[in-house]
Amino acid sequence: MFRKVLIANRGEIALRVIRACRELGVGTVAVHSEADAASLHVRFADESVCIGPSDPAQSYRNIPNILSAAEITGADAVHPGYGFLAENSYFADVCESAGIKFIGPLPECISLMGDKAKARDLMAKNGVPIIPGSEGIITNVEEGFEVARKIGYPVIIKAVAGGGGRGMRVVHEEPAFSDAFHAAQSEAGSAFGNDGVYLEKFFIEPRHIEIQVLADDKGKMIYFPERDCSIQRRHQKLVEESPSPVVDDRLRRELGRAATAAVTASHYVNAGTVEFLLDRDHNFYFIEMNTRIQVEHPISECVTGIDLIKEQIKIAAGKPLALKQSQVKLNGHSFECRVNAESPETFTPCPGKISAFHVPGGPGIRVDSASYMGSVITPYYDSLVAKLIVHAGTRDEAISKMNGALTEFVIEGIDTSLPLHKKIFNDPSFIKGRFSTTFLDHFLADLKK
Ligand code: MV4
Repeated sequence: MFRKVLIANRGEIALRVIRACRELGVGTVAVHSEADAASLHVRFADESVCIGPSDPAQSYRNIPNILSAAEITGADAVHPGYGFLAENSYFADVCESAGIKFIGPLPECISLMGDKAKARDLMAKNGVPIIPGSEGIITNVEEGFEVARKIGYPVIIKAVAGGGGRGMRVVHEEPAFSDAFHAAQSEAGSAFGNDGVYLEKFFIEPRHIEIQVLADDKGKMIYFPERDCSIQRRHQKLVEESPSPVVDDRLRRELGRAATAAVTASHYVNAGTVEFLLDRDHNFYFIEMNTRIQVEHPISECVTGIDLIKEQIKIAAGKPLALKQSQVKLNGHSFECRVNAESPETFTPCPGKISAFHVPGGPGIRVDSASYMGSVITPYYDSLVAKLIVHAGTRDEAISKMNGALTEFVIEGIDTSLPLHKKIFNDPSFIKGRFSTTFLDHFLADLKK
C-alpha cells in the first residue's frame, strides 16, 4: 500500500479522499491555494503545502508546484479528485515519470477518452451502440451536409475535445448548418485548442444514464447499477439518483455489458464512468467516458455499500479487485442534491461567508461537504456548498427522506439552490419518475409563469 497520498484538489472531494486514506492507514498531504488556508482539507490532512495564489491556474492546476509538494513531502501517490487536473493526461504522465503513482487510468487512456470522436469509433468497433453520425471528425461543410442528410435533421455538432456539453451546436435544418458548423469549430478551437468536431443525430428528450465501473490492472472489472443524471441545467447536474426509475433488471444487465465492453476495448484501469443517452423506447447509446471519480459517486456507494475511493486507491496500489460482480447488489434507492451557492433567480454563483450551517442527520442521510459556520465560498472555484445524499429502501421512501433533510438543512449568509431542490422534490412528474434532460428547463419556465 502507499505510504502517503497527496490530494491534488480541494473542498468536499479532498475531504472525501482524506477519509478514505485514513481508513486504509495511508498518510495524507493536502495542497491548498492562498484562499484555502483555513479549509477543512488542510486541517484534516496529516500535512499541508501551500501551492500558490487563489487563481486555480497558479495553484490547483499548477503541475510543477503540485509535483514539488509531492517531492518535498515524500508522497508516493496523487489522487486528482474531479475537475482541475483529473483528466489531464500530461499530468498523469509526469506523475508517473516522477515515480509518483497517479490514482486513475493510464495517460494513454485519458487522452483516448478525451477525444470523443476516437472514443466513439472505438466503441462502434467493439459492439457498443453509438448514435448514428460521422465516422471521425468532419473537416468541411460539404462533408457535414452529406452526413447530416444521411442521418436526417436535427443533428448535433460536438467538439471532439468537448464533453460536459461545451462546444455543442444543435442544427434543425440544412440552411442553418454552415453557420453552426463554423461557430462550433471556432468555439472549440478557442475553448480547447482543438477545433475538431463530429456529428450525431440529435435526440430530442433523452435521459442521461451512466454506468460506474471499477477495473484493476489484472483484467478484472465490475459495473455498478446505473445513475440517472437527467435533472440538469446547462449541463450542471442538480439531482442524481440510482437506480434510474425507468431501468429494469434486464436493461441494467445490458448497460453493464456495454460498459464492460468499453472497459475491455480501452484497457481501462481504475474507476470510470460510461455515459449513455436513453431514448423513449429505452434504446441506449454510448456518448462518452469520464476517466475520473465523479461528483455523484456517493449514490452508487449507497446502493451497493462499496467505497469507491478506497477501491480506487487499492487498484492504483496494484491490488487485485476483491469484488466479484455477484457481490455488487442493488440495495434500495439513493438521491443526491448538489447544493450550490447561487442566486435563485439568475443561477449565477453567489459567493460569501456562511453565517449559519446546520446539516440534517439520521439513518440514511449523508452530507459530503467542506463547509462550516464561518467558512467562505470564494468566487475562484466551483460553488458547491454540500452534497446531500439520502438512501432508503424504495424510491418513494428516499424522496420522503430527502424532503425531510432539505427542510432541516440550514445554510445562512449566502443564497443556495436548496429552495429549488425542495420544489423539484415536490413536483408530480419528478415524483413519478417521468423526466428527461429537458425537464428542468421546462420546470423553471413554468415556475416563472
Ligand atoms: C446529445 C444529446 C442529444 N443528442 N447527443 C450533453 C453533455 C454531453 N455529455 C452530451 N450531451 C448531449 N448529447 C445527441 N446526439 C443531448 C445531450 C444533452 C444535452 C444537450 C443539450 C442541452 C442539454 C443537454 C442535457 C443533457 C444531455
